[in-house]
Amino acid sequence: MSYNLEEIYHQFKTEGRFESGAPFGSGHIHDTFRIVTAESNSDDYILQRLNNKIFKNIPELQNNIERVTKHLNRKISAIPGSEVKRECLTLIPSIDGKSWIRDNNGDFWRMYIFISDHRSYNIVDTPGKAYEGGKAIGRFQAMLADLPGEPLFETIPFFHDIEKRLETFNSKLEEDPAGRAAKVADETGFVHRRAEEMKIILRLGGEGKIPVRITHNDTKFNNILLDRNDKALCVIDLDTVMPGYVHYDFGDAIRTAANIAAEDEKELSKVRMDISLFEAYSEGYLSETRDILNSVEKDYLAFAPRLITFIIALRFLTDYIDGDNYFKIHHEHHNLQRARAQFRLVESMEEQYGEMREIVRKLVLGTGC
Ligand code: ADP
Ligand code: GN1
Ligand code: MG
Repeated sequence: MSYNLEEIYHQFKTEGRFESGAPFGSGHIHDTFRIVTAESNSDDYILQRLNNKIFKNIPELQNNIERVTKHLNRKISAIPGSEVKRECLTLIPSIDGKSWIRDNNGDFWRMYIFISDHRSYNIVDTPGKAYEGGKAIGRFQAMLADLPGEPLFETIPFFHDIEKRLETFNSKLEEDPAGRAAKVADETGFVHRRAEEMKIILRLGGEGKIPVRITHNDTKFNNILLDRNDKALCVIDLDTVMPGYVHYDFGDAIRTAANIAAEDEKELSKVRMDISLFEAYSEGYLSETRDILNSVEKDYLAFAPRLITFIIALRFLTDYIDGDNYFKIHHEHHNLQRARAQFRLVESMEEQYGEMREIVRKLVLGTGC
């Protein structure tokens, strides 16, 4: 599908002449383009065609992002030496003053300032980068803790709710719309053997032992931009910022920051959680949140990567059974390949769970490892 990016560009209050637009990044949800402007002193932009099959209420979604970016902007601006246009996403208003437009096909588009000279990683290769990622997410949660006003709109209800994800999986398995259920018998067994133990975070929430906070909910490492020196710069992809448990952010970040292989690695023997990357991320994260989290939240941090990796594997597998309607895929069995790699990662975390717990315990006490 090709779009007239220049025409869409002119529906926003931009500075600079449109020079070119091309697909950018490796997100699985929206169609993302980088717009280059002609003048060297004008910002470039990120233009996104929003996935409104997944996000069913774009005006409410955008309202969340307006509130969140305004709040972050105010906090970051108050920090001496900060560069707010690089450390926080900046939405560009449309000509009629909204933060999105709708084109003639009914598609929704939004625009951000392009954060130039950043580094984005799908795989993390040094503890230093993992540490910075942890700091970025910790700071993000801390800065949003006092967001004023109503609770944020739930852009995807039950997003990390393991009970609902299991229900959907089981019903798709039974329905078998793409005739693939028989092919995934091994993976189905893997899911059912672990289903009960995965419910612990939800249970702790239900018992009031861990609070609902404002969380990002999609802390895949490529949603954390680093600067040219690989220091924490900006947390992006704010579509799922909404009420959640801190475990969801911690878990998803470890899933991507500490996996030494690609999310969709075909060669399963290459998939492994690296404990030193886990430790570095945890150290960065706890340096910002040690004084905020309660003791039960801290006790269950080490479990969180097992939960979130399991949930995301389950979502890839469910999408595979469903005939690939959710995640962008690049070949026929891509979602199955992703699911298998993520299940292998769950096993690697299980193998190292004792060590993970010990690392978090020491970091929580501030005694280091
Ligand atoms: P998706 O939900 O599809 O992952 P994202 O909002 O994460 O969409 O955007 C996709 C990619 O585009 C990101 O991983 C990142 O590489 C890039 N990107 C998004 N926003 C910006 C920005 N403001 N500046 C620079 N790069 C960006
Ligand atoms: C999607 O948007 P992106 O590509 O950063 C997905 C996440 C998954 C991730 C798996 C809204 O993230 O939940 O963890 O793919 N986002 C949404 O790579 O479903
Ligand atoms: Mg993304």
